[in-house]
Amino acid sequence: DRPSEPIFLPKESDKGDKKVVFDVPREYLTDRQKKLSTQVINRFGEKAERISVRKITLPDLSIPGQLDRRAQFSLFLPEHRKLASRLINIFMGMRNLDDFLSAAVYARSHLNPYLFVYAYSVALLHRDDTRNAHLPPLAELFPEKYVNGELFARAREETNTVLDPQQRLPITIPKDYTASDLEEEHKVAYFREDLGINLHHWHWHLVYPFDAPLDIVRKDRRGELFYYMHQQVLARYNMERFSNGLQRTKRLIDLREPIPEGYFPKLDSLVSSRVWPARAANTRLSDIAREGDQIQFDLQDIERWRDRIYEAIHSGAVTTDQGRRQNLTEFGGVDTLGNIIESSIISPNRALYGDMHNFGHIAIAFSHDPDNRHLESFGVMGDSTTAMRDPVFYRWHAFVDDIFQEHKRTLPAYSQQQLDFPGVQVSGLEVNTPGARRPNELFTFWQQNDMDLSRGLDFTPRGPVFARFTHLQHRPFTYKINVQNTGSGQRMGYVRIFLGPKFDERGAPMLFRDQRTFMVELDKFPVNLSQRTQTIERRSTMSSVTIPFERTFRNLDQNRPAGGAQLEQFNFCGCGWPQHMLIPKGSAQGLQAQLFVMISDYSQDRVDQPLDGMCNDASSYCGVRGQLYPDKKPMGFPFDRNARTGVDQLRSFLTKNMFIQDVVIKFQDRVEAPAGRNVTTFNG
Ligand code: CUO
Repeated sequence: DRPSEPIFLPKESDKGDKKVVFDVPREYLTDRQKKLSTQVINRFGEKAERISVRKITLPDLSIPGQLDRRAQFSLFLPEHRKLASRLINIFMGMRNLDDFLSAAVYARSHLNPYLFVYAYSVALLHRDDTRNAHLPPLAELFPEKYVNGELFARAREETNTVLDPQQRLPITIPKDYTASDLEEEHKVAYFREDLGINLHHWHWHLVYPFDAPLDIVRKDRRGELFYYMHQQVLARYNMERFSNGLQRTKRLIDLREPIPEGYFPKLDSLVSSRVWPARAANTRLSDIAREGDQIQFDLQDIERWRDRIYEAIHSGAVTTDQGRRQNLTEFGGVDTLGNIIESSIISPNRALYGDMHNFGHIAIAFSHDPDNRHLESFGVMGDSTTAMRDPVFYRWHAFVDDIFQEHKRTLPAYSQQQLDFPGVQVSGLEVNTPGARRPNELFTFWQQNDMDLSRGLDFTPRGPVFARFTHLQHRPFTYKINVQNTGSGQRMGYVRIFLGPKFDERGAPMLFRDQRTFMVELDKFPVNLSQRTQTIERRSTMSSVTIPFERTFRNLDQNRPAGGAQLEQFNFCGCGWPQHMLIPKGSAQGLQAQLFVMISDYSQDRVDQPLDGMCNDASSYCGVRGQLYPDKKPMGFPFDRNARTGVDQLRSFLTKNMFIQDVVIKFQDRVEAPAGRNVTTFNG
């Protein structure tokens, strides 16, 4: 058993480094834990705060308890979804905070840890009385899902030999550990295996679960956001591939063909002491029949669902489970399709359109052992915490995205009138990186950061053990936008900034119909157009897409001074693209890209609701907690559709309220220490 972990309290008192130990009623403990309990308390020393847990009438955990404590947990498996949904229901139903905490502590010691953390996190995010709660820092609780397995043996050695935590050296995770350069795809492993990106993906799926109590699933435009967030992941991945001389992601369109991309994750499961299964190159998908996982389906099922979805798109309507026709409308159609394709429990007809995207994950995740003859569990594609590590994730999602694009191709193009903002003209656009010799140059490099492994280890070191990992970073920069406003009165504009590749793989200028799907959203924000002429300046760190660096790595670096009240307040808002991955790597010679800005009429785009919602600073991909998506336009506007006739390049697409600027992204191949830390003391 992994030592019982402190639960992250939905209370203000749970801050900073403070460890919390629960005084738990003895009936809550398993027999083994009764023996271990003194040891657990020792682990956190006298500094720990002790909190007594109220004894309540214990909830019936028999259904979530059906999952073996040592099993892997996958939301993609219908059986596991059922158990998780049940547990979320139990947590949501606890009458007050004390009862919720009590139930959580009890569940923590009796249930599968992955299942527990998932359901507990969803409940924390959705209960009214836990608005200010901290989410468990997943990367620390389950480091095995983020760092290579070999590290744990080294961590054990370090803690056994260096007893004083102050003297311990961080254990360096090599930047390249999952493959060598013989594998072309490895060139973009730094993106796929990035800690912040994988944490974002896990958080996104926590905020937008597809199977949970109805009022949790039914969120404003959640189907559309499923499409848009994953579309943007692909756009970003493709820019990253162009940066590295790779071609765009190929759709996994034929389920019968061998998959050339292999993936060997080198992650260990600390729960079951097994390694995560790999997938060899050229593996073929098969029908799945795994009794133990209560899952059985044929590849033909996925193909049949796909065909029905295409049929619905081409006829412009879906058939509901009541047998009614429901039109795929210009604005709402993509949202309905999102729920159908993913699918979520609010799909209008799961019997007809099935569960396509989720079952694709399963078919791929079990491709190494489709009938369980080798008693192997699922690969990384079976878990939203790890799926983005695998090259095939992008191939599958490129296929899924193309179905959405097929729908978008049926919609009327935006007319010039719909794009224009009469009286508003953008006359200049520039980015400036402090210290750069020229404008319109962006710079990337490697940076190191530390995470504390000690919470997640299956033995109990005293004090932290740090793993040092390397990630992409860029110099912060500023946008400068020149605007003329000849309209009368005070007007507000919505500034939309995108970045896209200028050339395709062959070096030819991009055609609009291709380029639009590669446009990466960088920022979106309202401005007052109060003067006739004005210059809007905006820092890259303000992006509506990203969460700040500190939040991605919150708690990862215990040596960092506590972030202060403001950070605290945002502490649980873990959904958001990591700021350090805002722009693609570029290349040593410089990757040519196009920066695009548009100012649309905010009076038409704004959603009337208070703007001070929680977690509203990464709303582009994550929405705003408890509120409507803060933009009336279709997500991805104005690039969500093909252009009007006669427009084949971005330049001819422009109306007066838009502007494009060529920029160059230069990669500087060096490793820098995190701010405020000195890496030179360590010779790893
Ligand atoms: Cu996020 Cu396929 O939806 O992993």
